[in-house]
Amino acid sequence: MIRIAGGFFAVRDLEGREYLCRARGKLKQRRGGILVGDRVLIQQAAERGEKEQAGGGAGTGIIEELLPRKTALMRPPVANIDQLILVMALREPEPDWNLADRILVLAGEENLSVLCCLNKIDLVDDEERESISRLLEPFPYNLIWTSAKNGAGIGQLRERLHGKMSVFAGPSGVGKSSLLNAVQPGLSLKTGTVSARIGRGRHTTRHAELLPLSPEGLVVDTPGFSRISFTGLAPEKLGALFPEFAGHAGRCSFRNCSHIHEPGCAVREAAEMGKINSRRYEHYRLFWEELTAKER
Ligand SMILES: Nc1nc2c(ncn2[C@@H]2O[C@H](COP(=O)(O)OP(=O)(O)O)[C@@H](O)[C@H]2O)c(=O)[nH]1
Ligand SMILES: [Mg+2]
Ligand SMILES: [Zn+2]
Repeated sequence: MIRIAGGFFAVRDLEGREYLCRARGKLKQRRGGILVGDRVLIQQAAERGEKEQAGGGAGTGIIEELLPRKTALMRPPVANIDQLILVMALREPEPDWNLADRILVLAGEENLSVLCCLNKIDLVDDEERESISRLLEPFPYNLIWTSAKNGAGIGQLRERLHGKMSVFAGPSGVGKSSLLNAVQPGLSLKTGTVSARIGRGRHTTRHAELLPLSPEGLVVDTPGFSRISFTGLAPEKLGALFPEFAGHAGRCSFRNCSHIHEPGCAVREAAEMGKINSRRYEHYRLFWEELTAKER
């Protein structure tokens, strides 16, 4: 399923033909319903003896079955992806590291590999870029610096998308659609303007859509979002979703250390010594408080 449009599910077959489909009611009960990226079995309308309404060359049909999912992400809602590309702009809008770390936690929950893409580097000078780089160190994910405007890092991004099924995530206005257009000019995705007053992008990408990349690959462009709250995540699972904790947690005095208040916590110590990024650790604390408050 490649896109939800006007109450229909758009499905593309292996030959690239599209079908606008309704779905059997029971299928909508699975977690998240039917997601972009879901593999489905459809019954073509023509085969069912119904009149084919070939609107825009697309056939019609009914989704009869959802095939098992490899992964399922709820924010943004997408199934079967291998890789999440987290996009933040260095300016316009200012980076939201709290939101970034939330997205990274959700990606970790689904075991997705992550590429972090810092875009709009054309808007900052070398000095500012250096200070942002220092602020992020040590950064436990793959990181590239890009500009959809002047082409910096686009080749690297293209390489990383090759042969994989990826999703672009991040706030609106950071340049997700622009980056995809730069990677593959034929896509001609609509891009927005950033409002000078609110510093946020307008939601030009309204629906998530699965797009084919040449020579090989699939990517989902998504509308941006500005807030994420966690649902159904147990606080004791959170530490494992900060991959940089793993090398230290074994030395905590308590075996089930929450890394918040226990004495002899090696993770907290590492954060104090700068071996773990202190801003990431602070977000860990914040998220942990949020999750435990929810449990109570
Ligand atoms: N200066 C600069 N502007 C960019 C860059 N990438 C995107 N933009 C602009 O940022 C705005 C939002 O881009 P868009 O791709 O729609 O963001 P999206 O909401 O994340 O898909 C548009 O006006 C783009 O022209 C970049 O690398 N540098
Ligand atoms: Mg967009
Ligand atoms: Zn600890």
